[in-house]
Amino acid sequence: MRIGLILGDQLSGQLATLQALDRQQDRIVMAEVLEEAEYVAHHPQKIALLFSAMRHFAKQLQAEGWQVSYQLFQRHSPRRSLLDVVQQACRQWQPQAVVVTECGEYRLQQAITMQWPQILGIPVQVYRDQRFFCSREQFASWASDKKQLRMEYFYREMRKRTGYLMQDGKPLGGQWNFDADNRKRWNGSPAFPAPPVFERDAIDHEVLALVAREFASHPGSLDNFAWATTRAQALQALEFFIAQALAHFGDFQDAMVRGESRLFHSLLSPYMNCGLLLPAEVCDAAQAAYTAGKVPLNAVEGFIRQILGWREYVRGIYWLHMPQYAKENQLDAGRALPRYYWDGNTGMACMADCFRNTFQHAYAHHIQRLMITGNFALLAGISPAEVCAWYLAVYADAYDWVELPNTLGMVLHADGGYLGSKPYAASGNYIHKMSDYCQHCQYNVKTRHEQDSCPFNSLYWHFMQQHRTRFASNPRMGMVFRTLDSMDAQQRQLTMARAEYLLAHLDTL
Ligand code: FAD
Ligand code: DLZ
Ligand code: SF4
Repeated sequence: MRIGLILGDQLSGQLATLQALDRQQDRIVMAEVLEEAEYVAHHPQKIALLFSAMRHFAKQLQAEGWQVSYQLFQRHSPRRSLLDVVQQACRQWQPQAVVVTECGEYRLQQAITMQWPQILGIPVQVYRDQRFFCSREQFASWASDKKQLRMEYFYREMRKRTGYLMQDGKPLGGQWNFDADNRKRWNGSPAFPAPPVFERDAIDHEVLALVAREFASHPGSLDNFAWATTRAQALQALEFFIAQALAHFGDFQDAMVRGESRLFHSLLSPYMNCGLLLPAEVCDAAQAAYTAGKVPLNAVEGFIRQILGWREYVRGIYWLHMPQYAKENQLDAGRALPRYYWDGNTGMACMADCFRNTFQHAYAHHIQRLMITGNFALLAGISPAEVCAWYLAVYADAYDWVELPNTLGMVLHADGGYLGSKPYAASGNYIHKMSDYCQHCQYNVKTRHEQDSCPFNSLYWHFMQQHRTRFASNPRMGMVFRTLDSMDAQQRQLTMARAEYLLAHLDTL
């Protein structure tokens, strides 16, 4: 017999491990362990979502006739790691092999393939994770003959390969990408739809009590826990998004509204990342809504691009370049993460709203992560390791394979422009254009070097000046440096002085 280890982010009935094993003979092992729960201080909602979804999934497998051995969380259990649990299972059942599906994070995958076979004394068979559209090998092959990688070209390949939104080998609507249509500010309508409220069962209640007790010191609150914890509920969340929000997803993809946590975003990433939903079924549902005439092309294309394009692209880059990728810091950023990233208290209204969403819901939509908290960390030169540890801790959907390239590459440009050609740096002007934050802020978005000037403004120009040599040759940034050069010398000097002051007092903002 063999034992199959199923991880907390592999909760799918389609998992390769389940295809490979025989439910009559083999055994499944699942475990809530201290090492996984605390390798970063995960938001309590992320732990609750995973523990509850794991328990529901194990129950489902048992109902389908699998023999499942499940370790409930116990802080002082002698089995603190997944390896401890598997070792114990091997002593008990003397299997011929351990079966796993390749895992999402390098640290664990490395241990499983390089150390476990020797420690366990039996083979560890690793199966490809078929939940993704593009295997690691396919991505490596696509990247192998390219000097520079760009998501847009990868995405076109994926469209052709999968056939999403294609007709006779051409993209529907005659364009690959409708991003130019997707930059509307939200001015009060259409109304945001009310999301489904999931009924909680005994498993949810038990897990929520456990997490409240055991992980009280982790950042974030459990009070607003609203995540689906079963596949049926995740399917309900998908149905809700497709029927009620997708139609506006494109138009307001980049919008931000104070006090609004989700706008027209899907909030499906935690489910795709832990296995409750398959990316293919999510894209299928979006495409079907378009075919049925229920949603416009710019919305469905924008949505499918995030999953078929960005999600697969960042995963490909992660596996191509780990472990070196995690150490990149090409802009030599070394400042400490300001305290408000952990306590949420800042006078910057935009940042405060992102922290509110983050701590209350273990969620922030993409543009909040990219253009507010990420942009600020970029402009302020915060150490990539500290920023990455933060993003990995605070979101329900956070796993190293997707968080790291987004943070280190897309946001911090610490890979020198490998993932994206130009840093997503922006001054307060962009935030003002895309949100209502500035009207609620103690800082003035219109000025640069007064005592109450928006910090993003001087930090933006300081960042550009500091990295001029690196960016000046980038044709997409010519305009920025022309504007900097046309600035009155005294204005420029005052702006830089204001930025220097802010950088020396970051914790006080
Ligand atoms: P929607 O806006 O509804 O988008 C639909 C889906 O597209 C998402 O569910 C997600 O699966 C996918 N997607 C969108 N953008 C990206 C992207 N850039 N990379 C990968 N997938 C994408 N996403 C994670 O899943 N886990 C993370 O840990 C994570 N960390 C991030 C850190 C930073 C600094 C940034 C800028 C982005 C990060 N993202 C991460 C990507 C993106 O912000 C989230 O996927 C998205 O906000 C999830 O919310 P949603 O499901 O409502 O997304
Ligand atoms: C994130 C997480 C947490 C909080 N807890 C567990 C756990 O107790 N048991 C488990 O199998 N998985 C957990 N996970 C998900 C793992 O961290 C994830 O499977 C690895 O990081 C590989 O992607
Ligand atoms: Fe953010 Fe600046 Fe606007 Fe305040 S003024 S909300 S700090 S962009």
